Amino acid sequence: MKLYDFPGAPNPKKLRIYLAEKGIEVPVEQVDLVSGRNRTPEFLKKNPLGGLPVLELDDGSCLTESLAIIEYFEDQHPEPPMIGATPLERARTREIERICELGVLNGVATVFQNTHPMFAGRIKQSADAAEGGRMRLGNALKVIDARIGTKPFVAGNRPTIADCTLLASLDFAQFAGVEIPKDLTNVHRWAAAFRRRPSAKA
Ligand SMILES: N[C@@H](CCC(=O)N[C@@H](CS)C(=O)NCC(=O)O)C(=O)O
Repeated sequence: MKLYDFPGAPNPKKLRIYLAEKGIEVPVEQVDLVSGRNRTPEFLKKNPLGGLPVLELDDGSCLTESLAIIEYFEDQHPEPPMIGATPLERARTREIERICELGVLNGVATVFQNTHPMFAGRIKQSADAAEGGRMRLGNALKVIDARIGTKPFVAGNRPTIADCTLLASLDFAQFAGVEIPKDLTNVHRWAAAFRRRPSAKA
């Protein structure tokens, strides 16, 4: 088994936080996204979409979506549960995790890609698209802030995949220079606490 990884990117980071929380160790090979090593014919055989992370299994086949990879590990290492322990907990955890990824991670990515000079020559940047991304981000964060409330973790009293996705998304926001509104006090309190966990440095 081998994990293809890149330190600065949010989807690989989400998976590394999960693995660190679980105490699962996997051999890792770095694939440099900046120089485009993920776009070489050799790597595209592993993932035709070129994205990271990729988990290569012992038979040489590859899993290519971060959440699918997490669920593959979760099925083999069910304790402690990180996608909930009952049908309702599992549904609630998945629900809020989707809001973290589709609202926060994708919102930050949309703002970044439509405003940062790094993308100026790569895509047709649009102020409207950036504004749409900011709105999606703000709406999702409000829901997440309310869901966290006074709880220690995004989906309750223990860490779940929702924490992994949210931290990776907020780290990405920091890197991209996308501000998280200060009035989201539960999100900020949660982030400060989660960043003190060893897994946050994975
Ligand atoms: N939905 C995929 C997204 C994978 C993805 O787009 N990864 C980004 C890094 S966060 C990447 O590799 N981008 C470089 C590229 O696509 O060329 C997942 O969750 O694994």
